[in-house]
Amino acid sequence: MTRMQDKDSHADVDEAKTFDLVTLGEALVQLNATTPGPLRQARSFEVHAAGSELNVGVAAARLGLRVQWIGALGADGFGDMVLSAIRAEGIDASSVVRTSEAPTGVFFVERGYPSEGYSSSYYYRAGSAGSRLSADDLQLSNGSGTIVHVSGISIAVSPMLAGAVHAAVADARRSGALASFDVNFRSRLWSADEARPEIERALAQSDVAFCSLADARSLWGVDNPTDAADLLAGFGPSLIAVSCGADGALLREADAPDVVAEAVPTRVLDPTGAGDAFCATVLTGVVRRWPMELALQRACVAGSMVCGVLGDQAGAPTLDELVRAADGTWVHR
Ligand code: KDG
Repeated sequence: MTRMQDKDSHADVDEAKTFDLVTLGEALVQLNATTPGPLRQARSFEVHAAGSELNVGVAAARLGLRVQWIGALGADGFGDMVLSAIRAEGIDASSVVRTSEAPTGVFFVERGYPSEGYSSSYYYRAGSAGSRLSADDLQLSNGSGTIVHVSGISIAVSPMLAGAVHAAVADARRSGALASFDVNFRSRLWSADEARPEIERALAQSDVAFCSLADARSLWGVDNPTDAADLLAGFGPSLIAVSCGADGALLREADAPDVVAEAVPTRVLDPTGAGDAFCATVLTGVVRRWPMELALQRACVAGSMVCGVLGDQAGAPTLDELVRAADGTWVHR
């Protein structure tokens, strides 16, 4: 099996770093409809902490990584709730900014509509606290993480947050960290034409890239995982993961043969957040130097576990759970 290669210029495992993974972005409160169907018919909602980069942090922390999350929250009850959720996972929140000038952003999830297995997100986040994090809010030059992870969502949300993302990534790379980027195209935040150049710029500053085949199709018209990996590699990243939902995933590391894995058949109640658990598992594989095949197989299993329950983070497994689920050694009774 191919092992994730050591990088000459970057430390995959660096005990001198305070954190294995630093993620930066906007955390949101998610109101997830408890019943499937159109949002106009929903009468009750489950409340969860969410936001893609935080989801990645939570999933990685459950797998045993030392994680820091950076972002801004409102000085409101929802901000308190998200902060408690972060701390409950053992994630470092010492760089979280609180502000009374704007509220914590919210989004609603409509499930199982227009058909089973699909979810849609409706954002109420314009002007939110999270969108106001700026480069000035960051405590840069601490180079505290082995990997820094960001996504296209934070670049889309506001120019201010985009500036913070670019500053954090540049700082992390200066300190020898790996920069990880998930394309995470959200068409409710910006158009494909607006997103493409910004995402390509971010990819050019990344060592690790994640992209769903659906996003590669929307942004670049690519329609298979190999072509998507070719395209993403052309921007610069040396480790690329392309996720294809029910059709599995592909992992490419420079100078190594592509690795593919099948998805785990599952009844999808809410796929929101599945890509984040997938991403966190691949990144955990990088830190722990799992063989590529193992990292990808586990990533697909972790994604499927999130799909089976409501909430982006609720189904993200601990390492022990993931191993048992992936090995088929889970004891049911
Ligand atoms: O990946 C899940 C995210 O889409 C969700 O948590 C909300 O961050 C979010 C976003 O902007 O879509």
